[in-house]
Amino acid sequence: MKKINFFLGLNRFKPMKNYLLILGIISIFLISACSQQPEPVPTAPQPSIITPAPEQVVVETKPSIAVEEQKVENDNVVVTRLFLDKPGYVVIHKVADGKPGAVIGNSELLDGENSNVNVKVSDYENENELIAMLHYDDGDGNYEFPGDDTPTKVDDKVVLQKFILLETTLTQGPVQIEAPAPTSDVVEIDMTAKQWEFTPATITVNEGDKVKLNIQSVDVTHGFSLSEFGVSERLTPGKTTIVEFTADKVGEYIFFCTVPCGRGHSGMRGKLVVE
Ligand SMILES: [Cu+2]
Repeated sequence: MKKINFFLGLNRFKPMKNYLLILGIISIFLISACSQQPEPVPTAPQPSIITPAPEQVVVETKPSIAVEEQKVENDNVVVTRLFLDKPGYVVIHKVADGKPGAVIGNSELLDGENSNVNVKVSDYENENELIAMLHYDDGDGNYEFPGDDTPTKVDDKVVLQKFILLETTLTQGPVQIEAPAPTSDVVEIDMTAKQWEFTPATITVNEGDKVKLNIQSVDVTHGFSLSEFGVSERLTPGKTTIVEFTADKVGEYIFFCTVPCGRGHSGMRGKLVVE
């Protein structure tokens, strides 16, 4: 019995012990939580300073060619860049089955660097692409191929570049018929004024003509008015009056005498026809 009581007594203390134990654990957690260092704030990555790579100076030693797609202008193609290790030529070939075909132009090259070399070409009208090829000169300064001026090779490959011709068909297409520009001939007409008519009474010109009338009164003072063209002149006998205007509008325009000159004055008129 006593033994049992002892155990019972122990058991009575056990909850208290557990309580202390839990309290201890909690306080350890609390202390450790409080003493914990704050999480380090992630810092923004430092911008790395990019130092530019030193510019590479390409020292060219091998023949090369660069040509861009282009329009043929004034029968010229332009080869953008060329490098030759001795004097030679750039030769423009047609393309036949994807390979260099007929030669349609060539230009002389100095050794070293050549840029924007013009090559006069012919018979390119139906081509969509051409080939620019390097040739060495055999030393006589004249392009001869087939002959001694052989294609330039690097590693057994001919130095060439194919390039596209832009809009060649357009420039070589049907001839564009432009609307005829108004002709601007100078039409000079000698006229006389007399009681009661102008001679000639009808003047016909083309639209755009610069008209010059040399009008002479052969009797009394008359006038000459062509109001649509801003013309109004007094015609003194014995003197030639020059009237100039541009017939810039199609139509029929009456000119008439503006100075009372007698009985038939009101009928003294004529007509300008602009066609
Ligand atoms: Cu009159």
